[in-house]
Amino acid sequence: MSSKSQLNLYSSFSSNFPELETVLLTTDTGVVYTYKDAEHYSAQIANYLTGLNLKRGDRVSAQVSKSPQALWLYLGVLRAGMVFHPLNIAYTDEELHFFLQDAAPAMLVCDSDRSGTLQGLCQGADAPHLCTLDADGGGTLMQAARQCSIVFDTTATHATDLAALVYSSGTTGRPKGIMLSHGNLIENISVLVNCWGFGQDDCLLHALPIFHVHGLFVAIGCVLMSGGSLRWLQEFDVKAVMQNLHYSTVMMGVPTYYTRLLGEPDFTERQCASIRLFISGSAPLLTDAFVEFAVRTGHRILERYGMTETGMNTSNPLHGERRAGTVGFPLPGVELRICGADNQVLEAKGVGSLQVRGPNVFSGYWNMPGKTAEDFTPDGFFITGDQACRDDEGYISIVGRSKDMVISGGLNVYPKEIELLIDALPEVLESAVIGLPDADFGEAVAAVVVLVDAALLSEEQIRGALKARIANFKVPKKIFFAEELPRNAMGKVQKETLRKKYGPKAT
Ligand code: MCA
Repeated sequence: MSSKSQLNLYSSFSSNFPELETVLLTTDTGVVYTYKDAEHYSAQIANYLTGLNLKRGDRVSAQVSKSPQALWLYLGVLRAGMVFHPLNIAYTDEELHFFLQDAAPAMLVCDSDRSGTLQGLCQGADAPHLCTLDADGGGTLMQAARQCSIVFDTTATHATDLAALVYSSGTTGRPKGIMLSHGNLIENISVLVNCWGFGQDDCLLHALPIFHVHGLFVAIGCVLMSGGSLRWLQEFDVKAVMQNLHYSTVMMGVPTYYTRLLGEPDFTERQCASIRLFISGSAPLLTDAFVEFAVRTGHRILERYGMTETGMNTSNPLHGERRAGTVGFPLPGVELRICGADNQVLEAKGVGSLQVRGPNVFSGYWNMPGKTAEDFTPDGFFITGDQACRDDEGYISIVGRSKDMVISGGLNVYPKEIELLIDALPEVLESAVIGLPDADFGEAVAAVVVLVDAALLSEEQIRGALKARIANFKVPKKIFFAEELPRNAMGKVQKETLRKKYGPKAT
């Protein structure tokens, strides 16, 4: 294989594949797929896509349930040199309308149940092809792909060619497409495989969704890049995780997974006998959870820190002290600095803006050069929007956010998007959306709403109106009504005051 074709993320994976008869994936119902299956099915999908005249660089949007076939689709798109655009299954038609208009995919793959509605959206968005893929692997995609050859010569790509387009909402309420290249992903995944000691003997318990960086690139990436295997759960179910842990050597999850495990009185070191490593990320792991987990299981969870824009930036050590409340050290190749307001690097212990630069960092936002320029410093560091500090031994802690954002159960929610929808209700004068501490989700989305004089509107009516338009995880779990919102002299809503007033201490 030429060094050029090695740059395709799939080629980087396949150059590490073990014997093709080796098991890659076992579902919790005992269905087994080998590396050969991954090669053949992804080749069939790549052949199908190219046969439809889709071109290198075309986006393929996928709003599909988690299934092994969804994984073959991702790999097939990579092999064909196209751009994988994963979408949360919870997104509503209205949200999809935006994503399809913005990403302008050549194909949308969705569940059969939604194909009727989405057909119209595809026509409106000029997405010429629609295929279906159901949770059980049925649907038109696999039917058509099965007619194609099981051999496909993986497209040679350049390091800067896009492999994936992943959207994140934004502080203005408009989602941004984050452009991730083959080079970004190859670099980051290779570093993680080394730092976390992945090898062919590893079996990763996979309960994460596969439409995010965590479940798709980090978890699956580490396995494919090291020739290991996956114990595949359709979704996070605490009992299923407990039953499947003993088949596994590594588990990755968001903090909610670990707190839910701790909520099970029967969860002890017994289920963890074969596990060598528990990894947590996407949201802060509370020190109490870290300590309780260590006491209960004997395992110190390895916390790491990343973002969709950058992949993983820091990690606690595999060997050495994993320190609660910290995200460890910068990963090899990642330049990390903590800066004051003037972008000057701060003294060792100060709290400041966390900035990163390196081959893992995305090249920019899709069709948003202005926003891209705003989020990078002149010398090429990405401004993460997180506030951080570094202790004497170099451990990094994330201590706050300069972006107005809530992280709920590992999912980022941007208040502005929800405020705009609440404010559009005729009975509402104004609103403020905040995150409040939550034992299960870490933070829960809450809204403080001011109604226009004499208007009547219930919490349920607001929630109902929102559910029709946005994914459930963004809908506030609590809604408070107020006479007015606290503002500073500049007229800016004081969210900290609201968090104090409506947070747990007040109730
Ligand atoms: C589901 N709901 C949620 C969430 N998930 N609400 C708030 N936050 C959530 N994360 C909604 C459901 O639709 C339901 O609404 C209600 O809340 C209760 O659902 P429940 O059954 O408790 O939830 P679940 O289905 O068990 O899901 C919770 C979950 C899941 C298991 C924590 O959200 C999850 O797997 N999260 C992982 C997300 C992830 O992969 N993040 C990585 C992003 P209703 O009652 O109205 O129907 S990548 C990233 O962040 C970076 C790059 C990184 O560093 O990793």
